[in-house]
Amino acid sequence: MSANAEVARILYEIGELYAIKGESFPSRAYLIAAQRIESLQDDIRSVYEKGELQVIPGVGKSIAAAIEEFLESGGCSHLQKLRESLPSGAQELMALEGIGPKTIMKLFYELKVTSIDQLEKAARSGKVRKLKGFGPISEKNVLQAIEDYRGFQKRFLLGQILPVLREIEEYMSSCGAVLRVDFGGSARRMKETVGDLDILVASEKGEEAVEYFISMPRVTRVISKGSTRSTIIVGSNLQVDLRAVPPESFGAALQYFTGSKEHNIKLRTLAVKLGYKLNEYGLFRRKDDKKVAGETEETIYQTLGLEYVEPELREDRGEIEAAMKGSLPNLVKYGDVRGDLHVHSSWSDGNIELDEIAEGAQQLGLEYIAICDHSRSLGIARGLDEKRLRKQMKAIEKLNRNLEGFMLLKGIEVNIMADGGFDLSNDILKDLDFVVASIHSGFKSGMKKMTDRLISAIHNEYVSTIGHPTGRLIQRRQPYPVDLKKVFGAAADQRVMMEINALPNRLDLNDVNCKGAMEHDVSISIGTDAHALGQLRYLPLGVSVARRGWLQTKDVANTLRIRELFRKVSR
Ligand code: DGT
Ligand code: CA
Ligand code: CA
Ligand code: ZN
Repeated sequence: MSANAEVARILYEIGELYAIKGESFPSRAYLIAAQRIESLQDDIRSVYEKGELQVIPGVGKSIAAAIEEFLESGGCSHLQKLRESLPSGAQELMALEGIGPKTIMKLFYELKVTSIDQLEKAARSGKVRKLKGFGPISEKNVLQAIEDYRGFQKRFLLGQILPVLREIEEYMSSCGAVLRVDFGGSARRMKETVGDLDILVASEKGEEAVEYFISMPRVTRVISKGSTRSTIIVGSNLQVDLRAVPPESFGAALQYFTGSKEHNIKLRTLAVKLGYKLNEYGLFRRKDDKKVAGETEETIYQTLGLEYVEPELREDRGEIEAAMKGSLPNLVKYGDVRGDLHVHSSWSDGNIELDEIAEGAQQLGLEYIAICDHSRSLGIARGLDEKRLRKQMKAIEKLNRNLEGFMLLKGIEVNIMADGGFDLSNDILKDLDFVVASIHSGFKSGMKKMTDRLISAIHNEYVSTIGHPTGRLIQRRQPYPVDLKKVFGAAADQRVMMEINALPNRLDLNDVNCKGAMEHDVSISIGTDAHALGQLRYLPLGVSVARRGWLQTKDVANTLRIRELFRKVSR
């Protein structure tokens, strides 16, 4: 690990421990500093040696002291003291949804609970419901949270797993015995979470490929190893399957191992009806067992009389029926997207300066980015009031004057309040290029209330899109209850868009809801919600959700040129 990553890890932990103690101000400060150091270009040690730690934005005196101590001694007494001031196991318990610092303290002092296992035991034996302020419902919630947590543990976020996948692909393609590398499974379908990775190689020398595979760096365990297949564990718990197939069967194997299982079953049934047999070796004519396709996926679909079905659609959600009729959507392409419609800067809780965003975005080949920092009432995120927003707008205008072929849009992520109103006036919203309106509080206030809040936001004439419309955090927080049909109806009527928030743990709207929005004639905007430069790279993840939701280029506002986009949002 680099020194930057190590320092960041320590600051993150300090921030998390403060959060457990309920001290949100220092918690926030440490988390922000951690984020900044994690994405710092310079080596933290050389910054320290130059005596410039406090030049890093967000690093004040006490944070600098903690960094200094760590760099000098390898330890951190601040962290040590914090750890000692909390019951052991508190951090583990924080991972449970709906269990906050106060509950953890109570469970510790009254039931001596210091781990998830102990908590489960206590709940099952009826001890939790007897605590003051608890009851049968809290017991049920605790058990549900534990069950969710355990289920979540087994799957990985797509956005986190794709870089690992690229590494494995690259490694395998440097094997002499390998002619071609690809991957199947849920990762190829770009499903939001992935259970394990399925790597496929074309090779005439399977055994050599398998040997090479199990010698990969970071392999911690070889679970199985045969002449054409193997399963290994990479890192602490990522399972990776390898299959080596001869080149003439590569397409059939890729089709088979891409799944989904449900898609495959339907396809095989269709094959049988048409007098074929389909398996991972190829497509065979039943009467004489002659192989009629298998080298490529395309020929398999074609021979079965189907349009080619993109991997993102293979979930048995009507794609085979549509492919039969030739009515599959012409999906939006990853390269069609010209801009990012939701990015935070250091003006609120992001850690990127406006000019860095402009530069980073141009390097990614983008034509525009909407700067959408938080608004006033999100104090914890240093939300902008009208005065600071006006100042930021001026700063953006100034930057834009020196940019060519690229533009920063003046935007905001305005907070939708409990009554459906905003914490900024129309007076200023009307002067912005792009307004994302989002809910950040009151998630438990019920379906009607949440629906009303969103619809009231949609009726504001300056709103461009609704940010992370269901509020879910994958493997962490369920969506808040909301009547999306009603919301989509209102959005279509008012010509307000819905966002696909492209952060790996949000992907909100999700694939199914995107399709729902499209069927209501609602346009989609994709925003990375980036708070750090590296997160601008999540834009394609948003496109993958759009594709899984059957969206076409015309359905996604980010595919518009800047002038067309302006026309669209000035409804
Ligand atoms: P995951 O790993 O849980 O995220 O989901 P997948 O879809 O990657 O599933 P996985 O890794 O168990 O298997 C990869 C693909 O192999 C799967 O999508 C379809 C194919 N496959 C696996 N088992 C079966 C099966 O029993 N029947 C059929 N038709 N296909 C299977
Ligand atoms: Ca898999
Ligand atoms: Ca697998
Ligand atoms: Zn937000």
